[in-house]
Amino acid sequence: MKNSIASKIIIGLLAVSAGVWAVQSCSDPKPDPDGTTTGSTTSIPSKAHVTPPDFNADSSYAYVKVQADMGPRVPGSKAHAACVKWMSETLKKYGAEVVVQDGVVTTFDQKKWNARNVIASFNPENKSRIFLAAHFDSRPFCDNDTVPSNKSKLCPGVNDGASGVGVLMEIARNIAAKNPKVGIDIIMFDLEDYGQPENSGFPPMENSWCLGSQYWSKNMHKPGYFANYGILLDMVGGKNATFYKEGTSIFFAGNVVEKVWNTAANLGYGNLFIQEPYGEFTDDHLYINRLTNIPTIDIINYDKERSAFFSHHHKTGDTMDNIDKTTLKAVGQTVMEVIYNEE
Ligand code: 1BN
Ligand code: ZN
Repeated sequence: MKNSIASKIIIGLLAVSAGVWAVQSCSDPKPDPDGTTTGSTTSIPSKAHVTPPDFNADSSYAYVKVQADMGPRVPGSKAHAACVKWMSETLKKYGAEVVVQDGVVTTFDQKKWNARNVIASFNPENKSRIFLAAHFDSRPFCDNDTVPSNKSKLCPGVNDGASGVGVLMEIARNIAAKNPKVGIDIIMFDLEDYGQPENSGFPPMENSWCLGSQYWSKNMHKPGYFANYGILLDMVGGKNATFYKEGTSIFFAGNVVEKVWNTAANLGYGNLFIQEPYGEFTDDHLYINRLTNIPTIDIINYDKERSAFFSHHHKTGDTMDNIDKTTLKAVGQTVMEVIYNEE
């Protein structure tokens, strides 16, 4: 045992001085935070672990509240324009190269909109990249609300929309302080949530959801853009959230799902990140996976017991009252652990 500890110390020093690679030797198999298991009676190479900065849940919560205070960010509204401006300016302040991609899209009600995807690139010259994404728009009607007069109201879109942006803004703030080894692109998608409701009175429209990400997938912001993989966040701030391994994510990017869920488990967030496949959801990752060659996963809150998304989904009750810093922290710290350990 003494020998084992001494050898670990020497190996640790060697790893620090050598920089990148270490050779671990210990008697018990030991999981790394990225989910791989290392260590046995034989020596096997292992990447040096990088401890990421601390994801600050108070800061992330404040970013969610900034959006909630703007009001529903429905396309064409002042709040929507204010949100684009706030995200662009803040991401630039954090050192990113920011592009606002404009594209005309048509919704199920035959209206045309100028979709505005906000894309922030950190270390744009780095060829090895990962993208992180969320949608920032709010649904223009709360069609799931049980009160009939609420169904036509604009949705607050706080867990559904603002929470993902709030986690990504806090990750951006951390990247400004310490760069990961990979280049990171943060993409805030527009017009995810204008999908056709039931009994809309309009002819059925296929692919009516996720119009901003569909536009981006067909018109990359940089010609030949590529990322090793993508992580989409949707509804990542709710109380008692559970994140199952979503089916489309497993199909297109199973190795990324394993990496993220194992990382969460090793960080102690296994109570939120459930080691079980469940569901298949229409979300931005579906179109990115279908239309590009970038494998992309969705971290999305689903309540298996109720067979539904969180209880205020597309209802007037999707407000700050239901945002939980514990959930923001679990998701944000897990994603940071993953990206800071990529090359
Ligand atoms: C996710 C959040 N989505 C909308 N708000 C996508 C979705 C579309 C989920 C249809 C379920 C059905
Ligand atoms: Zn929605």
